[in-house]
Amino acid sequence: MQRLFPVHHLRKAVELSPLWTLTTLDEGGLARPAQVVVPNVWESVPGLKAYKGRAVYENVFTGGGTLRFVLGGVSFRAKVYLDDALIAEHYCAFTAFDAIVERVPHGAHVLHIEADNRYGEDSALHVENDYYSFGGVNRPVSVQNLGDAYLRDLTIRTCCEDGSWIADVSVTAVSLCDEDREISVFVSAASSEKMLRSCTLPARGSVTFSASLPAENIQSWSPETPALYDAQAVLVMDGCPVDDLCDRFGYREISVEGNQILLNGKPLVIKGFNRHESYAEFGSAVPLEAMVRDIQIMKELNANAVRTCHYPNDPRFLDLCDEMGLLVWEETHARGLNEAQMLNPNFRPQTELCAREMIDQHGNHPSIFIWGCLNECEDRTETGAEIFRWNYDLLRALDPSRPVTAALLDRKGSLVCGDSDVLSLNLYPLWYHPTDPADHVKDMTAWAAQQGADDHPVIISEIGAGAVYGYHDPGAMKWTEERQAEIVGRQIRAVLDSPACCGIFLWQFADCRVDESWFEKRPKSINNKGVVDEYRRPKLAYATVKALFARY
Ligand code: ADA
Repeated sequence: MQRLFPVHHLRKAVELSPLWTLTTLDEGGLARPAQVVVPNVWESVPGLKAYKGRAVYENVFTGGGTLRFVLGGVSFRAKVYLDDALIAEHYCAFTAFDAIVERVPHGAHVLHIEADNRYGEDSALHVENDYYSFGGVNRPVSVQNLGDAYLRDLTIRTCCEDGSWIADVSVTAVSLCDEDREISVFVSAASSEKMLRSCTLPARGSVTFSASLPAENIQSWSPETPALYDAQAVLVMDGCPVDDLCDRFGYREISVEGNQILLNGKPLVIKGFNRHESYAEFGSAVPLEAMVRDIQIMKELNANAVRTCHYPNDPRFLDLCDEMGLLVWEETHARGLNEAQMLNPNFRPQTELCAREMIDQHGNHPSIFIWGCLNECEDRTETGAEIFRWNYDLLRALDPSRPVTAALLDRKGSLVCGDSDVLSLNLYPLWYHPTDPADHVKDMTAWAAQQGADDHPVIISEIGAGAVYGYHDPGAMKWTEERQAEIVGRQIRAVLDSPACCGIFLWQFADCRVDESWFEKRPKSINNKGVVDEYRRPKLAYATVKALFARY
């Protein structure tokens, strides 16, 4: 299942075996194939914990006709083959992609997905970093039967006009046949339904339909009242319903007014965590049960938000945030890229593709309140600043309904403080420098205000300290749980007491694996600033955060 609810009632799925055969292709791999369940990262397979290379996942299935292969995410270069014929390629572990193959003879077929997690010049976003680029098919795979036309890109944006909620809906019908056909499209959103119109779908062409659907007696969406509604588009061809596409959405409106972020007209106080998709033995193939538990823990800690550092997340996790009531800052894939890395010729196309796929695929989630990008990338040069502005323009063009931001590095010199809708700063007082947290928050927000962010909402998008789980000492030295709890407590109070800030994202929710090149700063090759460890075992800071988040 790509989502937590059926995305189709009419469109049929082709069953795949849950067991795949994994074969490695490069040195340091497996001596013989292994059986795995997908989603999977090969680092979970004994002997492949540190394997950097290519591997192939094989599934033999029975089907035929026009088939659509949907890959939720392959880490991080993908080549997809049907019966040894290449049908799709993709870069980036964190967004979905598809392939449509027509006239497949009915019978048994072999699906191969080759994943490759070796860094290289062609990879501008997956680079050695303070998180790990796992290898494998880390999101679900599904295969669907299509007919002579199908629906795609069901988009829903909501707004409130004079006290009445409206859902702006659009959907595209795509022809897969060589003749013009007469079609109609019906859309429903909550209790409102409309036949958009009848028209000719040109052979091998597409038509996009849109409508504004008013709604009565609506419960708006918020973390406290996460009310969700169903939307469905139905394609009728020659008088028969032939395809459909469903999604879930919430009626809510995000706006920025002065230095506040408003949800349905009310100022937000963000109390959140940064969360990597990284879980002990499962890596970025986080099991659904573990996703649920992560959100339960964050809510137990009185958090109301999560930041998907530093890449788009699994749509099932976003579905859970919609359903369980957690605001989401979702961002495109980038962390700490210098100017030379951003001038890699692949950087812009890979960044643009990630942004388009993120917003096309995740834009309907009511929990997402802001789009982020370029975490701590070079912003002190005109070249870097131009790239930030290009990124902001791209996100705004793809989705004007949400504010945009970027988490800026903890130092002065940024040339883009005023270019985003929300100013976000990553600050590490008492961890990377012995500065009083309240003084540092005041100093950095005042400096940013002078650089053009004076009328912007300010989020402290990262702040935290490290602790090795289980390391205790009354002396509270660095890396002890005692020291982490003390520092994090001072940091939270400094941010949430600051009149300049409307929110905080603690760095970080859980410990996560990092590349070995970061070993000298990361005991166990783990970024251990989690409030819980990679198995979600709580550290002393857990109680500190819970009490303080309850107070503000
Ligand atoms: C940066 C970065 C995070 C992480 C953090 C840390 O702010 O954005 O990905 O590396 O520092 O732990 O130092």
